[in-house]
Amino acid sequence: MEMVVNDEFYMSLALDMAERAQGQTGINPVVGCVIVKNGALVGLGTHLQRGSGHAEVHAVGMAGKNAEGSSVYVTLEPCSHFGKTPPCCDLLVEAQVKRVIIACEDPNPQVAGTGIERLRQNGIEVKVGVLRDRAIRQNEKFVKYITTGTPYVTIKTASTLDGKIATDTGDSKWISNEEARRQVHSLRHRHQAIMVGIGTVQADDPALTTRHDEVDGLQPIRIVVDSKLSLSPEARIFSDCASPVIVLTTEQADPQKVKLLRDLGAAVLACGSGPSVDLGFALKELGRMEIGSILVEGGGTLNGSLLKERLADRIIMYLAPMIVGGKAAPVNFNFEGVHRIADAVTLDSLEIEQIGNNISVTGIPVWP
Ligand code: AOF
Ligand code: ZN
Repeated sequence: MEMVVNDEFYMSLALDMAERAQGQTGINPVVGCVIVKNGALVGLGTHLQRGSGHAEVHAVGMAGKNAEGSSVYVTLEPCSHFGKTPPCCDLLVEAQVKRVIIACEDPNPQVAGTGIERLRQNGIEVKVGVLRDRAIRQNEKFVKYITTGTPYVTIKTASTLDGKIATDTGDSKWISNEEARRQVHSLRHRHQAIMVGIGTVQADDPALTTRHDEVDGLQPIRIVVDSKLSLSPEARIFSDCASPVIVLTTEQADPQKVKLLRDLGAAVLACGSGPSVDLGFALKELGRMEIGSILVEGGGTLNGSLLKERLADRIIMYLAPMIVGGKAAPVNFNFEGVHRIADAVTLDSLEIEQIGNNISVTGIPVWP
C-alpha cells in the first residue's frame, strides 16, 4: 500500500528510529528527529545515549545549511533547559527552521511546554500532537520516572491457563513456547533492571541476562529481593560478571552475610526494619540510583506483593494452553486475595497478541 506523504508519514519514521534505541538511553527518553526541506529528507537523528547529543542535534548537524526554512519532525517537545546538553530549542531557532512538528509534550517539569512556547516566541510555526498516543506509549517509562523519581515497574509472568508458573514438583521447563521466550529477552533489553524474588534464584539459579539469536542484547542490572538474606554466594549471578547485582534486604539482615555479598561485588540495600523488604522504599532508593525501569520476573510472592502494594505500572502475562493443577503448584500472583469481585485488580488498555499457540495479555493495572 502506498503511504501518503504527510506529517504522519515523517513522524512515523522519527518514532521508528526512536523505537530502535529503546533500552539504551537510561533514564532519558527515546527521541527521533527527521528534517524535511522542499519535499526531501535532509536530516535524521536519534538520541542514542544519555549524556550524548539529543536527536535534534544529530539531525540539524546532518542537514547543515538545509535546516534553514525546513520542517522538523520530533517525537518529543524540544528541550528548553541546560541538562547534560544545551537546549535544542535554541539550536532550532539559530538554524532558522520554519516549522516544528511535535508528537508529544515533554513531561519533564524542567521543560513541560516551555520548549513549545520558546519556539513560537521566535516566530517558528509549531504543531503539536501528530501521532501523540504512539509517542506517549513509546516513552511511558520515561514519563513515570521523570514525574515521580521512581522506576516504571513491568511485571511479566509466564503461566499455564490455570495461572501456574510450575508444577507441584517445581518443573517449569517449558511452559511458554520458544517465540514467547524470545520476546522476554527483548523485554529485558528494554528495561534498565530485572528483579526477581529469592525463591526464583533458589529454584532456577537463573543468569538473568539478555540472549538473542543473532544480535547482542543489553544486559540489565540484576536485582534480587531477599528479606532473610538467604542468597547463596554460589549463585550464578555472582560468577558471570554479566552486569551488576543489587540485593534488597532489611535492616534485620546478618551483617556478616551482607559483607560476604558485598565482597562478591553486589550492592546490598537495607529496605526497612520489618521482617520483609519494604518494596515502596526500595523502589524510591532504586530511583535515586537512576534506575528508571524494572522488569519483574517473579515469582508469585514478589508479584503478589507488588500488586497488593500498588507498585506495578504494567503487567504482561504469557499464557500457554496447558492446565496442570496441583494445590502446591506455585501461581503467578500469590497474595491474600480480595473477597469481592468488585475489589479485583483489573487491567486497562488491554493488548492481546497470539504467539503461535501461546497468547500474551498486556495491560495497565487499575485498583478499585
Ligand atoms: C530533546 N531531544 O533527544 C532528548 C530530550 O541531560 P540531558 O541533556 O540529556 O537532558 C535530558 C532531558 O532532556 C530529558 O529528561 C528530557 O526532558 C529531554 N530529552 N529532549 O529535545 C532529545 N533526549
Ligand atoms: Zn534537547
